[in-house]
Amino acid sequence: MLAGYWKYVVLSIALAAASPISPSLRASADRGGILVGTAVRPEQLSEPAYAATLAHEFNLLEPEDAMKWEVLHPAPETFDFTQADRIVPFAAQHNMKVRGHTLVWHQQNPKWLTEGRYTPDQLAQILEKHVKTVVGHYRGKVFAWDVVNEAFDERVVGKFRRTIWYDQPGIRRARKGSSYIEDCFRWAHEADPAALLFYNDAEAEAMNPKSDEIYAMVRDFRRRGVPIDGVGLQMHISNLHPDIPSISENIDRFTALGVQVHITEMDVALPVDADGNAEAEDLQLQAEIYRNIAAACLSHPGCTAIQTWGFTDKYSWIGSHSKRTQGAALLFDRNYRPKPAYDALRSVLERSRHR
Ligand code: 9MR
Repeated sequence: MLAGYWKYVVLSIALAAASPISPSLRASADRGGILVGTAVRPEQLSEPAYAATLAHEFNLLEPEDAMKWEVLHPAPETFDFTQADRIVPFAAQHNMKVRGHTLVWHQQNPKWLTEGRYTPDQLAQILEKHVKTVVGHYRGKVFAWDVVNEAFDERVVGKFRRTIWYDQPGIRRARKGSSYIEDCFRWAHEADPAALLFYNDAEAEAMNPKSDEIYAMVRDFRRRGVPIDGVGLQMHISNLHPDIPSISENIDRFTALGVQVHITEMDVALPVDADGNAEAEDLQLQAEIYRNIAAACLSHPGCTAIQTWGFTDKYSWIGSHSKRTQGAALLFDRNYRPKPAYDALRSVLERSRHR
């Protein structure tokens, strides 16, 4: 009897010591049925602090670059899944879901493709094979795909971006609006009918001409039975005063079409000094932005995932992209210490269990 009691006490102490006093992001999110995720890079998985934080805090991940064409498809007849195949088992081992990113984009494509002078027919075959091979390889392992990324032009309102896939030379559907995008969704659906298929874009978070175009495309796809399940709003924020009501209204109209919304690439870039440090005041402002965006998402049952573009300021695309003038954009600092933004996000996730 006594032995049993002491076993119980020792076990409780061990459990209490193993779990931090406040729940992790994922513990809070799990209770509300929410996905909280991050982009990841395979080369960092061998760093203990990186791997431990990732597994402890998130229930969703997405390869930041490892599923892009230049990595996965280095030669016309060669697919190389080595990098992404380090990430996907990590997710399975830690009971995390995987978003796939991305099957069709105008960047990070291999030279054999961009300089290959293919005809539209050849290109269509190449793209179909790529989509079906990649989605097929990860069938049952990747639960949601960014099928097409950033197909709308940010400079010319209402225009599709001029890319190898659309009209340079395009895949048989040159200048026929969204029809090349439709083909890609159909190919992906054939390869894994259970995967959720997303259209993902930047600068379409709020109500604006670009999000209007995307909305019109998604509405048309839904009406005609094109297999689209969701819209990814990237949420790279560098203006510290995002229009939250407008973002909320945009989420509202997409979810009203019956598709899910995922926040897919959130970060909030701050001005930084030469050492990469931001002002304390800006870190508070950043926390409020994370709080407000998360709350806007979670106020809609159809907004089901909040994902950041990396989680530690040690590794973020913002530094090199801004020539080191901006940074500190994520939830953890360079030493994996949670920032005010982390606490803000967690408090919203905590409340989400009542939604
Ligand atoms: O974070 C990615 C970075 O490592 C790459 O060098 C870059 C190439 O353009 O792409 C970054 O990720 C982008 C994502 O795939 C699509 N949306 C914009 C992201 C930031 O540029």
